[in-house]
Amino acid sequence: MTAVVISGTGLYQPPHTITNAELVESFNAYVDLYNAEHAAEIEAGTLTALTHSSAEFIEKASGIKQRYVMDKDGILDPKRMYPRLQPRSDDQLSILAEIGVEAAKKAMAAAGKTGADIDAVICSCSNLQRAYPAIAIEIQNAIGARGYGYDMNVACSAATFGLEQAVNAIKSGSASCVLVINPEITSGHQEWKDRDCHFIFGDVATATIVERADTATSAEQWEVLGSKLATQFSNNIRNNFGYLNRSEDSDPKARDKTFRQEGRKVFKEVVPIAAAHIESQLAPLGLEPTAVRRYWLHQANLSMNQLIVKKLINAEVTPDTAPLILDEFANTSSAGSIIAFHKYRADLAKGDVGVICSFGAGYSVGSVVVRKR
Ligand code: CO8
Repeated sequence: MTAVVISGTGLYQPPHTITNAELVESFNAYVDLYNAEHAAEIEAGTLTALTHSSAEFIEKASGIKQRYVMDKDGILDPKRMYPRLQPRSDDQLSILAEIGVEAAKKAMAAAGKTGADIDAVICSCSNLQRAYPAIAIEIQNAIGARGYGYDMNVACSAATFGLEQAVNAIKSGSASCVLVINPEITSGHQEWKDRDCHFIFGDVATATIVERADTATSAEQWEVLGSKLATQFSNNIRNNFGYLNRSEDSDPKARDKTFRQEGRKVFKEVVPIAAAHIESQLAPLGLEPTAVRRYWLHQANLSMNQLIVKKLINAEVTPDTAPLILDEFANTSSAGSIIAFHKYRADLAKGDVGVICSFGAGYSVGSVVVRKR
């Protein structure tokens, strides 16, 4: 069987940061405006007043300290509360493709590849900018890649699901060098007006080069020992935005057309699913969870990650075992585990094994076991 390696990764970081303090200041200004505007209904008891958010709560409940975003002013404007992005003409590169290309260039440089070496492009993320043509094909064209490209969406698990498609394409012979891109402009579908979730997400793009081991030339390579995907239906994370909204005559700005979740239920239900999933993947590979040198996990919640790894290794979890990036990036959906892998792997030694694992809406969970060559 063809050995497959990850030979390079790349990260695109948006230009603006929003700290928890800045976010809460604008959210609280929005709340005050809303409550003043609806004072009569609130007084009459027909409407519930909105409550202030708190930076202390956000950091304590999630571990998030700040997030990167493509546009700051629109999000922080209490009369708007979502990013302000300039429309582009059909012959300009779309914004999602643009940040994907930036991450891709870095991954290609790390892997020592040019566009001509790539024969498949998979754009795998939570929110695709348009229905068609595929963003992946736009990126394929922009970097001069050959072969084919397609888009896919498995929410927060999109990166690991995309990696498995890349590995399978190489093993089956339909491609030899695949670019997997995870451009996440989550700020477009985050509900910045909802106190329960306004702090969760950030924007970013990641890219990974997956190729045949016998073509890889980069100094650092990670052999893919296996991957495992699973899904289990749940409505606890949901967004009803879609192409039938117009035919339903529904309000495109209605609350159900942006991200919503039952955060506490997700936390409780996904922790055991993710831990059992990783364990069940490691066993057939003859690996104990304690033999894994590093867990690069999806970045949704600090305590969630600590609980998952604690269940696996039955010991206190340090950043060395499961590095954290959500303090700086927040939840970047599919990109989170790849950012962790990108930033925290250089210190590992030849032969060390690590697990890239994501989990989220669907529910979905995907894990990829890699070994440094
Ligand atoms: N400020 C102050 N207080 C608050 C705030 C706030 N902002 N929000 C809630 N509170 C209060 C609540 O009112 C509640 O008060 P009380 O106890 O008096 O009722 C108290 O704080 C506790 O509230 P919660 O129970 O909601 O708080 P939790 O401790 O559960 O923390 C979290 C909330 C952080 C959201 C937590 O539940 C969590 O992280 N859960 C896991 C979430 C998760 O993993 N989600 C995955 C989703 S991502 C995904 O799958 C990809 C989707 C696609 C991306 C789309 C991009 C937009």
